[in-house]
Amino acid sequence: MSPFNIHEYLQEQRLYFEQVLTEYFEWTTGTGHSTRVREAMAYSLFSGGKRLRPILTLTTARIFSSELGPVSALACALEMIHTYSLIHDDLPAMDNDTLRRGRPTCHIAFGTEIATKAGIGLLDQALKVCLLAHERFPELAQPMCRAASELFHNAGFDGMVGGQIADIIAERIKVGLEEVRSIHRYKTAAMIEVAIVMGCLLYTDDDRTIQAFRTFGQKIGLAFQIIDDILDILSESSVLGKNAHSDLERGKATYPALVGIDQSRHDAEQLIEQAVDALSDTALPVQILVEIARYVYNRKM
Ligand code: GRG
Repeated sequence: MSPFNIHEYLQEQRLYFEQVLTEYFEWTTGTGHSTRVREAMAYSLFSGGKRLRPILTLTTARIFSSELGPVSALACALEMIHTYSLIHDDLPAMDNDTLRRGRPTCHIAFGTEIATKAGIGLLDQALKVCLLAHERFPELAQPMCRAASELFHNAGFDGMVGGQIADIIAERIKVGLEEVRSIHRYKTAAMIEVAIVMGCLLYTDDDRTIQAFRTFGQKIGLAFQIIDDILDILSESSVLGKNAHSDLERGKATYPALVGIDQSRHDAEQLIEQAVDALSDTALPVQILVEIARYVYNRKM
């Protein structure tokens, strides 16, 4: 048997996930009144991207079951919400970025008005996918509801949106490391946490197990954003597929801006080790999740 290769695994998972995502996108978008908005939604949703969050959901689920139909729907909803957040984050009223996933951002390609609606459209799609899945898999209705409710909670005011608002405010005032950690926790880690939690909620109601996976998600989520901050400084737009050095240009208080690159790397590495430790008591076959955690630390884009 050939040794496990994380990059091959991620590529396989991406291909599998994108097939399912295409099906759910087709099922839930009617022709509607604005084909242009639909085009913009598809443009951003199918423009590459690492698909890290849905892959985390699927990989977690596979630890418990080989039946991935129901959880795949949740993974699609999550990626739709993530894509909406990227479209809105890039808008002129927010980061005003021009490059995303190696292509012009949605508002550069379609205009601000269409891009704004495409973002809202994807959020709406995510809800439709959850409702559709709820109908398709009635035997899992209860855990499905719990997972969807966590998803929208973590995407909302007490999660990603709240973190984004705090991030915008922090650009205008001086903030310290605790505040930056808190912004990262809400803006980025909340969605990574729920990616992992959704992957186990459908298969177990054991609180200790769920908590172990939740801690894993929170820790790698925080590490992911610290690495993102480092890459923004050290990497180039052509490698990242998005505008590099933008935090510096905005004078943003990021992790490396406050403690330096070396300390940031060290802290990210520690978070990855704490994440791995959190899973060690579960006695479940979590090796691939551990590999993904290490990839989060070593990633170049
Ligand atoms: C209404 C205030 C308000 C907010 C709307 C815009 C927004 C919601 C939230 C912003 C959330 C955001 C963009 C967080 C950054 C997280 C992050 C590092 C994203 C990049 O993720 P990757 O690298 O991207 O996984 P790909 O392209 O690979 O999917």
